[in-house]
Amino acid sequence: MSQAIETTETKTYNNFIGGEWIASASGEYFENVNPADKTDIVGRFPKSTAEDVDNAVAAAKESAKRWRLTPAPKRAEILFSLGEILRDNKEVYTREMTREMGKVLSEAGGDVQEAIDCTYYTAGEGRRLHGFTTKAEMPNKYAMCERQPVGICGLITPFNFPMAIPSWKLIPALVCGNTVVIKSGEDVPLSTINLVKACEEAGIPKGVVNVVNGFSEPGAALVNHDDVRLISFTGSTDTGRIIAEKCARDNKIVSLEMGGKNAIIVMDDADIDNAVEGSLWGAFGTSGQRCTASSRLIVHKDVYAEFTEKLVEQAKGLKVGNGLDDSTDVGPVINQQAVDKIMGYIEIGKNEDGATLACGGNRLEDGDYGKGFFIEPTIFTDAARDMRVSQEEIFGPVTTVLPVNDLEEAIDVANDVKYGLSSAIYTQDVNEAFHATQELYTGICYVNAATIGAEVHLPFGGTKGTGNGHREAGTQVLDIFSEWKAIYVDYSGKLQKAQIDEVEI
Ligand code: UN1
Repeated sequence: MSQAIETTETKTYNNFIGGEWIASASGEYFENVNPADKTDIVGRFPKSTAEDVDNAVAAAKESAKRWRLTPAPKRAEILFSLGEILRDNKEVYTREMTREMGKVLSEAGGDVQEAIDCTYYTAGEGRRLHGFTTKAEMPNKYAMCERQPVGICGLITPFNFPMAIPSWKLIPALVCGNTVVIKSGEDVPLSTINLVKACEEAGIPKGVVNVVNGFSEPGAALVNHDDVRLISFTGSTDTGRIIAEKCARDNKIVSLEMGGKNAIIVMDDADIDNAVEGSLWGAFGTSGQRCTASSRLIVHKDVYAEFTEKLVEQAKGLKVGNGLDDSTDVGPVINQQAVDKIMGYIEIGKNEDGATLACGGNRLEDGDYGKGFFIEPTIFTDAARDMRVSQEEIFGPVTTVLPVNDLEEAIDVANDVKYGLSSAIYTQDVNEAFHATQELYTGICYVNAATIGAEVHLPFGGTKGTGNGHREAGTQVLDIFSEWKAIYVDYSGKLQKAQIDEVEI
C-alpha cells in the first residue's frame, strides 16, 4: 500500500456566499481527513451555522430575479463553459476526490466524468425546456404550458459521489432558472468546492450558487428556512424521513434519494463468469458505498455451487488499499462511524442462524491499514431472505448470497425488501430477461450487468422506501426543479366562460 500524500501546510477553505469566499460566522473549522490515512488532513473547512445559511439564502434570494430572467439558452451557454472547466480539471478533481473520499482513482475519475456528462447533457436543456401548446375550449383562445423555476433550492448531498451527485442537483436547478444553496457532505467538502469554484470561473453570476460546509446545523437550517422553496436530498432513509416530514409541514417541495438493497438474480443459464465479475463489481466497487450496490445475489440452485465458489475465490483476490495506489481494487470506507456500522452488521450476519461467512469479515488494521478505515470484502452465503443482512442497507463491502429454486421465487425474493432502487438479472433467455424487467419493482433494472453504473441521460431513482416518487437525471429531473404554468390567451375581445358558455358550431 502506498503512503498517503505528504502533509505540508494544511489548506483552509471557506464557504461561498454571494460570490465571496468567506469564513463561517462561527469562526470555527473542521478537518477533512483522508479515510485511507487519518494522518493526512485534506483541508480545513468552515463549521457553518444557521447564520451562515441565512446569509447564503439571502444571497440566493437577491440574485433570483436576475438569473430567472436570464434567457435559458444563455444560462445553458454558461453551463457549457462549466462543462469545459470540469473536463479540463478532471485529473486534479479526481485525485482530490480519492484523497478525501477513498474510492480508487478510476472510480473517482468516473465520478467526475458523471458530473461532466450531467453538465453537458443538462445544459442542452437550456435550448429545449419544452412545454406544449394545446387547444382551448373556446374559440379565439389559445392554451399553452411552460416550465417556471421554483425559487431557492437547498441541495443536501452525501459523501459517496462527491461531484456527481451535487452536479445532478445543481445543473438542472440552474438550467431551470433557480438559485441554490448547497450544503456539502461533511466528509467530502472539497469536491463540492471544486465544482462551485468552476461555476464561479464559468461566469455564473454572484449569489446564484452558494455553498455552506459543515454538519447537521446548516443542513437543518436550510430545511427550516422560510425562503427555501425546495429541498433536494440524497442520503440515509432516516434523515430523509425527517426532512420530508419537516418539508410537508412547511409546504416545501422535497425530492429524496435514499437507501437501496439491490439484488442481482443469476439464472441457471447465465454466463457464470460474467455474472461473477459483475457481482464483484456491483458489491465491492466503491467499497459497497453506493445506493445502487449489489448487496444481494439471488442465485438459481443449479448454478449456486459454481457461482459461489468462483465469487468467493475472486473476492479473496481483491486488493484492499489506498485508492491513490493504482493496484488497489477496494478502497477504505468513509469514516469510523461507517466502520462501526458495517462491522456491527457483519456480527449480526455471523450470528444469524444459517448464514455462512464465506470470506472477509474483518477490519484490516496491520501496518498502514491501521491508519485508515479498511474492511475486507465480505460475503455471506446460504442466506435467507428475512435475515437482517438480507433486508437492511449496510453501505459497505458486504454482500449476501441467497439460493432460489426458480425465476418466480427469485423475483419474489428480490422484491421482498423495503427499498426499490436497482435490480439486475443474468440470463441468456430473452423471455426470462423481459419477464424480470417487468416484474422487478425498482426504478432501475439491468439485464446481464450489475446494479450499478446508471447513465445521466436516463432517470435515476427508486420505488418504495428509496425515494418519494421523483427521478433525478434524464429530462425527468426537470419535474423536480420546475413547476408547470398553464397560460391561456383569450383574443376574442369579449368575456368567454369556460365550462359554462355554449360554443356555437
Ligand atoms: C448513488 O450511489 O447514490 O448508478 C449514486 C451508479 C452511479 C450513481 C450512484 N452512476 O451506480
